[in-house]
Amino acid sequence: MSKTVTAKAHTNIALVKYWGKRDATLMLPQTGSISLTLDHFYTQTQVRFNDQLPTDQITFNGTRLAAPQAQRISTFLDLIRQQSGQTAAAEVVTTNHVPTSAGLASSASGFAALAAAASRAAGMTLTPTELSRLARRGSGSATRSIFGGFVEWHAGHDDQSSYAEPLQDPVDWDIQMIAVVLKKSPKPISSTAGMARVVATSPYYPAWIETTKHDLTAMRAAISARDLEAVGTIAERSAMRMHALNLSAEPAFTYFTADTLTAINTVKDLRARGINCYYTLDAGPNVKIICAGRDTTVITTALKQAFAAEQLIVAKPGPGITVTED
Ligand code: 2P0
Repeated sequence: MSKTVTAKAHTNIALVKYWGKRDATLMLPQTGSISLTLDHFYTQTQVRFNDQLPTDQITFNGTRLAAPQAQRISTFLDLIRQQSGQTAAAEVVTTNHVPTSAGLASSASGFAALAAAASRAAGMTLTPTELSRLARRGSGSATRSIFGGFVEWHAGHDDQSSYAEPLQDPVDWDIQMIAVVLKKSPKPISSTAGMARVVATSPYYPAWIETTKHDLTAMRAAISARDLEAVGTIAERSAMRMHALNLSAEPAFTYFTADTLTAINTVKDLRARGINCYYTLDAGPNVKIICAGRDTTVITTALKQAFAAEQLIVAKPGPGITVTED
């Protein structure tokens, strides 16, 4: 029986998006990306290797996962067993502290927490960079959730060179995000499959690679200058170009719903009234609004004309991963 290790990882929202792999086995992305880790949403995961167990036993939010759902996690645990020499099956208990109806991505915080807890429980001692590389093998966005504040994932060219590092942590200026949690619609396509289709079929993909290089440079400068307007402007255009890739894929798809456009238009109206706020969107209908903390009240008041108060969650920059051993 191994020791029991618990890890807590926060989710992150990309400001310059990752949307496409160049190696699906090693999970190497086509481009780098930059994100902000949030305080409000996190995953806590406990792992213990137990040689009495016939197979991995995964409990997610209090429910035991059946084999098909547990497969991606077991495959990731196999990688850790291979790297550590640990041979036992694992008991994994994971809790997602993301409002249940939120539909916000949890694979970033989920695989970051699992990588940290399972590697330590298996007897490995990894540096933050090594942990970031390991989390990448579970899910691309998890690479960035090892760190707090603003984080850059370097695309790299092999397993060794593809990892994230902090750009600014703690964040010492006033930037927050408001998540607008919209009605769940059947997800048209998973992130993994959606980005693969885009890389394979969008005629605009070469332009995405080029413009993302410029956005990364501009975003680094904007973060370093603590310039909310520049951060928001670059984030908005990266998000819209990512979603334009989806519309240009064959067959085309979109994560937007009518409510998504209502939230986007509210942000545009607020901006026309002189309020510094910008939107970004991931692989789902929810809109995240980048703004200063002092403006959150006026923004949520405007949003409440179309959405319920429970659909609006204000989040601040959050910390990197923490690991404890029992
Ligand atoms: C991101 N997203 O940079 C982008 C923007 C969503 C939109 O990374 O296939 O769950 O596991 O690497 O990380 C969501 O995709 O996909 C994502 P895999 P992942 O945050």
